[in-house]
Amino acid sequence: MLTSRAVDERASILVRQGKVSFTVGGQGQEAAQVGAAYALSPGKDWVLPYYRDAGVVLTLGMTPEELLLGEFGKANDPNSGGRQMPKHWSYPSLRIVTASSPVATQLPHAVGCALAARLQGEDAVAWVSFGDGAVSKGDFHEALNYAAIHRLPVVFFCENNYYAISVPFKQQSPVEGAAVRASAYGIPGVTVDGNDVFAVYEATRDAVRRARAGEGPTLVEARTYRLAPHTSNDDDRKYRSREEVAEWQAKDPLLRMRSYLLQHKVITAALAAEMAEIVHREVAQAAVRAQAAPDPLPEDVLRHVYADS
Ligand SMILES: Cc1ncc(C[n+]2csc(CCOP(=O)(O)OP(=O)(O)O)c2C)c(N)n1
Repeated sequence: MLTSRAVDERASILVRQGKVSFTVGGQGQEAAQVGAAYALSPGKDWVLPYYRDAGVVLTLGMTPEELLLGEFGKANDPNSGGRQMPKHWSYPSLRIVTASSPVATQLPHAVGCALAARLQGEDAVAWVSFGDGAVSKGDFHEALNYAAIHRLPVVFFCENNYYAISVPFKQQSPVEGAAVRASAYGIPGVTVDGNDVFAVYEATRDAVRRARAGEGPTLVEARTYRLAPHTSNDDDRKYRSREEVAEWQAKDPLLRMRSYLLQHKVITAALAAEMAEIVHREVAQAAVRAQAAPDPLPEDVLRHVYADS
């Protein structure tokens, strides 16, 4: 969780320094992301994260440097060689499937992965995440409907941070929450405190278990909050009050985890500070290495677009 926060904060700093042109962060959503990813089997399960999920891909095994190479759009960015937008991850050995930018398109892709896994007799589950805005898309309906009919091994994971850019959830949904929609497809819908890493882990683990046992898909809704603006191009002061943001800052999942670990004497305040310092330093050093990496060559721009003759 610390590493994910540090990568996102570093990316924002790099934008402000003019070294990176654009970024999108998951600050505030780390408990949802890390808790869910711990319930998956890296390299076996198909993972279709959305653009805030640094915590997911780091937990599965990607490194801060690999993420930062993507922020810089470098030639050796493992995600796309600098072709995709930042945070559109792809990592074949971890079965992290590249995303398409239109909201919610990854949901039917995940259903396809689950169907393929079943046809090939694999034990794999497909896990796909998305924001609350995605549940207003047709892709959401089509994906849940198909997966439910065929009882496919999919875990639909909604990170409900209450906003789709400037549009509050209550202005785009006639019902309170996303999980309630699961009943329309005859599948379980579970709502969980998305800032509680343990609760998210348990809910995802149960959904993964169901999927692996052939019992079909589950919709898990993790209620959380994005603490930063939508992207580095957004000014969130236009659509949400500072009081509201402050309320959620007090519920920051990193502070909550720290208090939990201190209270249960897993760590001391000194160790917590040392961990934060180590993570901060490692991520800053990864950014220096990523920045120094070679840029893609202009003549490579059409590679992977047309078949090489
Ligand atoms: C089909 C489509 N419409 C609009 C956009 C522009 N857009 C990018 S992110 C976003 C908001 C998505 O909100 P949500 O799904 O709640 O996720 P969040 O960004 O809040 O985590 C929008 C409208 C897009 N990428 N795709």
